[in-house]
Amino acid sequence: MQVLRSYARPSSVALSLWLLLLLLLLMSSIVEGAIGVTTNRTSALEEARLQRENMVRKYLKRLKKEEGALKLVGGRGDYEGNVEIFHAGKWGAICDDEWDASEAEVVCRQLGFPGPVRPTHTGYFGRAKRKFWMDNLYCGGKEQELGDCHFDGWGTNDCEASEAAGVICKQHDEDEDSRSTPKPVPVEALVPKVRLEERLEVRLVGGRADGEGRVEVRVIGKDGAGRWGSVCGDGWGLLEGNVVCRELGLGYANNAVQTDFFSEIELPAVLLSGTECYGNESSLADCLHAGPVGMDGPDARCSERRGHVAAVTCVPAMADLVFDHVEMEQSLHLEDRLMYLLQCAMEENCVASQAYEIQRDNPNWHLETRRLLKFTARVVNTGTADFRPHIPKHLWEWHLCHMHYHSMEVFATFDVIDAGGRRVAEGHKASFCLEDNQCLPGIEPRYACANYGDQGISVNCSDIYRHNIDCQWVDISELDFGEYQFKVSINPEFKVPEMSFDNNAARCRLLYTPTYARVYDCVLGRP
Ligand SMILES: *[C@@H]1O[C@H](CO)[C@@H](O)[C@H](O)[C@H]1NC(C)=O
Ligand SMILES: *[C@@H]1O[C@H](CO)[C@@H](O)[C@H](O)[C@H]1NC(C)=O
Ligand SMILES: *[C@@H]1O[C@H](CO)[C@@H](O)[C@H](O)[C@H]1NC(C)=O
Ligand SMILES: [Ca+2]
Repeated sequence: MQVLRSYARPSSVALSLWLLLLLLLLMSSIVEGAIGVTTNRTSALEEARLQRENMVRKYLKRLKKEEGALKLVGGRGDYEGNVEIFHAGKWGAICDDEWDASEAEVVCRQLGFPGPVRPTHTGYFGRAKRKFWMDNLYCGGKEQELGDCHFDGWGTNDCEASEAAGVICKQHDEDEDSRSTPKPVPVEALVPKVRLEERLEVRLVGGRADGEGRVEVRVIGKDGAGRWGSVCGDGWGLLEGNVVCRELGLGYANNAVQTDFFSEIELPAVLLSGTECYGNESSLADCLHAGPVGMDGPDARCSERRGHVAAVTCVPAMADLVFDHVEMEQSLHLEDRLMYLLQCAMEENCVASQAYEIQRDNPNWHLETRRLLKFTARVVNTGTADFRPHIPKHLWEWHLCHMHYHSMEVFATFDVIDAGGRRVAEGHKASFCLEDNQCLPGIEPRYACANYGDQGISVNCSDIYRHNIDCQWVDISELDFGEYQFKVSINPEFKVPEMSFDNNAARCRLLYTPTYARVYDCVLGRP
């Protein structure tokens, strides 16, 4: 991952604008000379000077305003939408990998809003309409502009249009506004999510094999069976897919997509929208939906992506990762490390954002130290199938510093959270290499990272990132001594299917004193 400092680079567009400006200035002085002969020379000179001044001001303003400027698109107002950034004369989208509260904070502040309500993922405000300018953004939260954050470099990404990152920002004086000029609220926002009164029959249609296809539902009972209808694709994911697969006795969702791939020419009307499952429901009807089954206004509550309905692929066997918190509790300790020794780690965003400021501002930065909270992270696959990264091998990224391939965008996150629920330090957000480091007796390890080997975790094997591996830490140099919550999440964005996500996070108590650090009282839960 190459980290670019965007603020240090004049863009080529800025350069060509300057050339144009010079040309215009040259032309204006020629014209000025011609006028001077025939008319009031003093006023003409004065006018030309003013003109030139305006022109320069205008171009300066445009240059300053446009490079790195942001806008929100697809929302209901200027305070929400998918984020687009202006770079090199073009607007571009932002990918939602590693997109979270600190990035939303920077975006909302840059746009002049008091702060974020929340970040949004997976094209919440529609698919990205432009190519991606930024991916794997990593902001500390205090940056003036989004362009000051770390990211993979302009245009470097491995994202699909469905991965647009967005934000919902707090509006100015929200209460005051709504009292004086009530804004029309869209129907969609007025519909609270409900559980259905009716029982539903569910089936998969149009798949190439059993266990896959478009999801169709119809109401059971009520003068015989109603007609079959589609499920709106908005918000459809693995949690919802798992419920459908379980309900049909087909195992687990290997893939849950919003697609028109399984469509016939004429799609049946959308009967369900806003579907949101926790994952443990025994029937799709038990999940939340945006209102009752819609027989009348079929597509009313579904976004404009016509034909993109919910679909799923079910498989009988599935991986299940579990984080070993005991191993973490036993191995956790503090270490102070020279920044000179952290240069590789800095390239992979494994230190706090303050470290980059020190590197920029302090000529002797390599003699400074960082305080690292180190621990072993062991992840076991207790499922019935191997866990495989979701990015195809040819798209894996070679990380020169650490000499291995990264196969998964975000595999694990480590957060230190204070009593107020704020995240005050975070660990490595980027990917790892996945392999079988330790297996139960009788199981042969099969996945290995070396030599572009296949990556994954076999059933009953563990992938272990020992505490002495680079980046296996949280940089807590700026943290005050005290008590915190320490949260570890694996596969945090549910990008790779699993049997259950309810054992993917450990929430522990963290005690940080001048002499030691300790985690204890861990509880397993959902990321
Ligand atoms: C020429 O321009 C100057 C400055 O704008 C003004 O004071 C003066 O009256 C003008 N003279 C004529 C003849 O227009
Ligand atoms: C699913 O899990 C949630 C959270 O643990 C719980 O509140 C809910 O009752 C569960 N629902 C079912 C149907 O088990
Ligand atoms: C994994 O281990 C469990 C418990 O020890 C065992 O029941 C299961 O058969 C094992 N699975 C495989 C594929 O070896
Ligand atoms: Ca799991």
